[in-house]
Amino acid sequence: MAADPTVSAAPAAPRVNRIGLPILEYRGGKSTLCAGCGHNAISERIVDAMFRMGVPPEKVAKLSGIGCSSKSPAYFMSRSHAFNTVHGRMPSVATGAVLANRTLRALGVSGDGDTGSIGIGQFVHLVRRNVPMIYVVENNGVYGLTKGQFSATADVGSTLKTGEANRLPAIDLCALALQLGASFVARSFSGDKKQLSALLEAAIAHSGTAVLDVISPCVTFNDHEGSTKSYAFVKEHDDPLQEVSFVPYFEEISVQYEPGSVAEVKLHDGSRLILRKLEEAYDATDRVKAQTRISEAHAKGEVLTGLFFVDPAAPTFVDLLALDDRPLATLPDEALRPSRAVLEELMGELR
Ligand SMILES: Cc1ncc(C[n+]2csc(CCOP(=O)(O)OP(=O)(O)O)c2C)c(N)n1
Ligand code: SF4
Ligand SMILES: [Mg+2]
Repeated sequence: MAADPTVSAAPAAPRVNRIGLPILEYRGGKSTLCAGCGHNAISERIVDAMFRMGVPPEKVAKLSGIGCSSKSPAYFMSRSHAFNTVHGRMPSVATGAVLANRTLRALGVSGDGDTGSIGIGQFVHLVRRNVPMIYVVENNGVYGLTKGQFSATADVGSTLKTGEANRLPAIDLCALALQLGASFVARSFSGDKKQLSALLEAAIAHSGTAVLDVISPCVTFNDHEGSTKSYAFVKEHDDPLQEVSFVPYFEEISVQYEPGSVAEVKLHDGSRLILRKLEEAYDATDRVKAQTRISEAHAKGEVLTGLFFVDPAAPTFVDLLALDDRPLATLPDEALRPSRAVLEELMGELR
């Protein structure tokens, strides 16, 4: 993708970030995934994004299900909290963790099988509740860990290595999320460093559920000719909606652009997304348009990427429940138990 001329070139990465930590503090264990797996590239981008945003590692809760993708939280941010749940059950554990402790930033990493097949019911309710978390789907169209069966995101006509073609329609997780009222929906490609980094940083700054579907080729089971989730296919058919740049709230970067060529979206924390339009009419705050563009791209066999939709002001599940700001485990007894007088009043009503 061409460089974005609207934002001045980023300075060389500093040795420590704004909270004084070197990038080493954001790294994890050595990956045991196959060399060249898209999931490894996504882990690297997560390390960079968390470092650049200056998120304290001990304030992050990493959550995942089961799959090669769901193993990847072990390969970044070793200092963070982590919960590797049962297959497809990450969303309910994440919801519990976020409600129990509002001070944690939750980062879910899942697979297309984990989210789109066994976990779809859980995903649906997480998204409609706008649970505050970053939800990354590492989407390779197959169950990599169990040796490459088609998942629910495999396109009709895409083939396995054996030549067998998928005949079932694909679930587009972004289209589904939009229909469910999601407040941040984007798609990227593990091979597009610039776009993925900007979208991850924006997802970190977003207040509700940030659904980020990342096409992440499985080099062992789904990277051949005939696959629509291979590196070659995605590179050839990638159709970005915008050039995405992210300016965090703590950086003052002056941005110059021609009027009308750029849309700016201010996120909840004051960070800014600079979207240089590649399509004149595209507006990332128009949910209906986003759904239409995704359907049109499917019909044309394109892999549409970029920020599909964002609503920075959508109330989150935690806002709706009016929860206490303090982690529930730290609340004193007086805040948890009704007083004797209140209990007696209640009992009186029941008599
Ligand atoms: C309850 C349950 N059912 C089935 C499995 C077997 N299983 C393990 S991982 C997996 C699919 C993983 O696919 P995906 O989420 O796409 O991750 P990938 O390995 O492709 O990254 C399946 C079916 C399981 N571990 N638990
Ligand atoms: S089997 Fe596929 S998804 Fe799993 S680590 Fe290897 S390349 Fe990645
Ligand atoms: Mg998969």
